[in-house]
Amino acid sequence: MKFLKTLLFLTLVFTIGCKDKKVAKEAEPAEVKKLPNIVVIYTDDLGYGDISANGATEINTPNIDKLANGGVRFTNGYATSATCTPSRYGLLTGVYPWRNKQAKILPGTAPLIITTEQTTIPKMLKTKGYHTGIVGKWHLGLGSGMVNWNERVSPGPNEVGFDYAYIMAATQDRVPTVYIENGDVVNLDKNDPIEINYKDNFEGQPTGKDNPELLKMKWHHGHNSSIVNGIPRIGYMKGGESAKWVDEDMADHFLKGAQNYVKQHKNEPFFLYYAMQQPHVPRTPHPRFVGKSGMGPRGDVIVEADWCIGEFVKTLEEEGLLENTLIVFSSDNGPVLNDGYYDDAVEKLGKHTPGGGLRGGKYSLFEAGTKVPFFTYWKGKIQPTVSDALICQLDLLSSLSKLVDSDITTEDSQEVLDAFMGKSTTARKDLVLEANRKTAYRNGDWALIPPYKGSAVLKEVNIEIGNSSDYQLYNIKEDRSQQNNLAQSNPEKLAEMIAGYTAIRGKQEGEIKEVELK
Ligand code: NG6
Ligand code: CA
Repeated sequence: MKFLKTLLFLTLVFTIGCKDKKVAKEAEPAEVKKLPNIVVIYTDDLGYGDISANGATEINTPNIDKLANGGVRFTNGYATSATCTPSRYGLLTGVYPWRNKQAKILPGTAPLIITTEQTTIPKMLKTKGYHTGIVGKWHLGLGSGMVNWNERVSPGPNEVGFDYAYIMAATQDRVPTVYIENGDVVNLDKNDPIEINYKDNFEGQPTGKDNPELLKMKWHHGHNSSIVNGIPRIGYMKGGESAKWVDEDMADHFLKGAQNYVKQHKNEPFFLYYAMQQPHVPRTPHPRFVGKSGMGPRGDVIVEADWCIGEFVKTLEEEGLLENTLIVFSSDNGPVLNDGYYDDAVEKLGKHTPGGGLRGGKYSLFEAGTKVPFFTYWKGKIQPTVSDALICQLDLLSSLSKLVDSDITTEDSQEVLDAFMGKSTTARKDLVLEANRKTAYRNGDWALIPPYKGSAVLKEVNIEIGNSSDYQLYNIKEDRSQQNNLAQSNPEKLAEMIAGYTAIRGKQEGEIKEVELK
């Protein structure tokens, strides 16, 4: 009997063992191994003209240039929006951000604006066996109401497709000023719990407004609430001392996170969204980079970002991954100089043109708001070229889906893989762009901005945002800097553009005026 039992047991073990092997084999078919790694490097507020590959002469970005000049460098590559949250929403979900009312610049306490049912790039890639990670800026909301930062914060990136997430919740200038790893605040001392409030200060806590003597960086507009690391922020924070980040180390910190992610997942196809914080405010270069650009902190953090990208690519190379990794580089929106702190960005600009001659900047419906540095690099696979194809970050979802042979797409995200691979210059026909909940339209060589109420210039930041009581129509091929409004002189084109715009955007109450055709 005992012998029989043992035999039965052994037979069972053997069968289960065999089954295990079979399962393991099935989970790792040969094709999974061949899938390329995908890395999206995303900068924050970097303008079209902020990199030497796009013509900057006053600042040097050799590491970025190496990728831009070794891949497809787009001259008509767009973010979906002229600010951060909506652009990141569009990039990850493949849905126009203006379709979601919550897709606007969010406070650090905002709930997650991507639903856990929604399609996202990482979710799509996971269906093909990818490991997915984000390191850097999130700014798409966390939790589903009042977040308790002292417990696991959820839902967040992990619940919308990222297997690994090492993030800052919102922006460098907003509380909570802590890193969050897979939902948990890193280095949090439970005896010193974090409290966050965007309306009222906590009793006895110093603020930028009342305690200028504690500041190492002065605020210009906004940014006068809690002080962390001598820098006044947006929003009030109490507690969490041991968890607070040191701004000057942030770039190194995220770089390490991105490098470690690559090293840990090099044996499986991976997707990494490396969302860098530069050159968003507060601009806090590591001492190694202070003074390196001659342009003050804004230039210095661009030099720092360039170095980080060089180091990151070096890691891919050292790990033998460069030939099997598609790198997509872009920025969430256009440039701004004074975005709320006195940091010499205006004073030390010299001859540098962050917008590369485009009109407007961050927050703007003019070109500089959304036309951003954009390129794809894949060693040995993508031939160096400059492309004027009209493409948008929105298109990554469907295009990457094609690349990995998935059939997941969204209506707004167009499959333009050949353009991303430099094999075609035909891509989108048209595109709706967004800034501060207002929208504009690109089609072929043309740009349309419908009439909007409000001042033409956003005073604090000194940027033309595109408001005008009249329609604006520009031929951006002939008039790159949008100086000649052709709405009056070309009513046929104007009508055509309005029709194209309305077809996508729908009629906007009180915004779209009828035009009279001559
Ligand atoms: C604005 C902030 C600006 C920046 C921006 C978000 C003020 C006055 N200005 O509200 O400094 O933080 O939000 O930038 O508070 S973004 O790149 O994340 O969209
Ligand atoms: Ca931004």
